Amino acid sequence: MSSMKPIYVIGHRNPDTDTICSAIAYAALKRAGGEDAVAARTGPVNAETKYALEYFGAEAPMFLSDLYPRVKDIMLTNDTVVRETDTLHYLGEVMQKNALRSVPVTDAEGILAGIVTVSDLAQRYFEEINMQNLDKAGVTLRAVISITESKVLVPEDEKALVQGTVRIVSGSRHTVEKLIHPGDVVLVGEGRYESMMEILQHNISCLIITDEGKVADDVLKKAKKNHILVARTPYDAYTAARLINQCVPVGYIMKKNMISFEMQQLLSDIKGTIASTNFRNYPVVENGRLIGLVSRDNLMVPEPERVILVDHNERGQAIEGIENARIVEIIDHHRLGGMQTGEPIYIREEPVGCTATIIANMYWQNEVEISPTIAGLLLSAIISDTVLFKSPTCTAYDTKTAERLAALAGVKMVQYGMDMLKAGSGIGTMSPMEIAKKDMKEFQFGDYHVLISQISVMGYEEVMKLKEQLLESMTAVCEQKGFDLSLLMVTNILEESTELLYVGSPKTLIGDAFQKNAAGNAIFLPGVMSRKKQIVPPLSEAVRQLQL
Ligand SMILES: [Mn+2]
Repeated sequence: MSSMKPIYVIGHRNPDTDTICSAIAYAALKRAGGEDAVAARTGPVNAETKYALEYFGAEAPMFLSDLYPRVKDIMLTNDTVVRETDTLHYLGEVMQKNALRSVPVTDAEGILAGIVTVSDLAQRYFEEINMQNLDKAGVTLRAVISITESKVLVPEDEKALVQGTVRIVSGSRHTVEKLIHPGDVVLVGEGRYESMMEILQHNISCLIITDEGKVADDVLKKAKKNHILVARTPYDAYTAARLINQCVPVGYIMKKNMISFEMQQLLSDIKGTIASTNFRNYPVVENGRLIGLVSRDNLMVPEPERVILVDHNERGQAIEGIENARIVEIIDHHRLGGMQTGEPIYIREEPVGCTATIIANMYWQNEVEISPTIAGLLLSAIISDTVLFKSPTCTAYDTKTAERLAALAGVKMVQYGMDMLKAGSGIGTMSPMEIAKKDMKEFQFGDYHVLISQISVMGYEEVMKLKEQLLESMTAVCEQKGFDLSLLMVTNILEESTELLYVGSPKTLIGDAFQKNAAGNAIFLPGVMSRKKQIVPPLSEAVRQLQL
């Protein structure tokens, strides 16, 4: 079965320039290959990435907060539209034809007004037919005439509303007097001259002669004088009464206090409501407008979202709810972090400086032309990840790819790169908490859960002045998320070094990893710029040594 849903191409949480630009470029490559792929992101675009997107005239990918199944994923379209002004007769037909047990009702503008069930309808029919009160039900004389297929004998304003009850007169003139009330629709058979004359004494809505009955001229004259509509139906009194009852608008009997859902609600959130109310169907609305239904019997998500992960492969770094999705590909340049899949998938994992390097070369290998915009974005990603080719993660392959991309994008590589890095460096208006979470990634080293953030600067002073507040923020994040250690790399891209701040325990892990006295909360690491190559591997190794 082919899916109608697109494949999301999505990078890691706390997106950086590589994650955003690689998602855009790889989604475009997939589309060039005929697949319905859409680039997505899990968080805000940082200042550096924003510079690149604006410079090359590209839009940020769509924001996806998570992949948890939502109402929209199981929503059924609502093909049968019933308005509150439609008659019960029409409703009955619709329900029978479509074998429905409940139907949402809207107003003329499509705004959800209520819901009506088979039992609401049945209830109406179980009630004594000739006792049905139509007052305030909004039934016009025209509707009464039309549904009973009556011929009008004495015309009056047919737009007038019935303001009483349907009465069947079968007794004597004497009983009529007690039975009839102003505003009633009165059904009577032929030959009841006395009764008819008496009935017309009262201010009724209309008189209907049943069974195609005859009616005396005196009766018609009196009706005309008293401004009472008279009509003749081919139906017997009980059939006519039942039909008139069906003129009642749906709005009169529908339930107005119904439970409705919105498309973006999580399935996990609505399941409890459904379990406790147990209706068959629940309307789905958007700004009050009815757009579909959720069925109690169809709470399983038929097909999980398909995603392609770029620039990461670890569950802890992936979009929330990834466990609900089907990962179809991974394009990445990081260590394998233990992701499991349900089936074989396409993985392209290369030890290069940037995911964009891999993707640019996939374009060329597939002989797909790279537009100047895409070339500019891929170039930006490489410059960002390799810190303008200075990071030890940078390979000759990255540099060569970047040079080709710069030519396609029509920019001077070093000048553009410096400008872009500058736009993304420094702390600007960031709070200590925002700095502590900058570019934050989660790692599992043996039994240890570790957070590592990174901010790039052109000088240490500005950030290190905030050291105490940063350590406080890091401690808060670490405790709140239940992590063992939280690290912040303050990386000087001009000097090519890092001040590593850390909180949590065991600090000996940091001491072992970097061969330093780590009793405090900071160590200076000259030549260190890469989290992936110079921070993560020594920590992995230190944990491994610990476990030997
Ligand atoms: Mn990357």
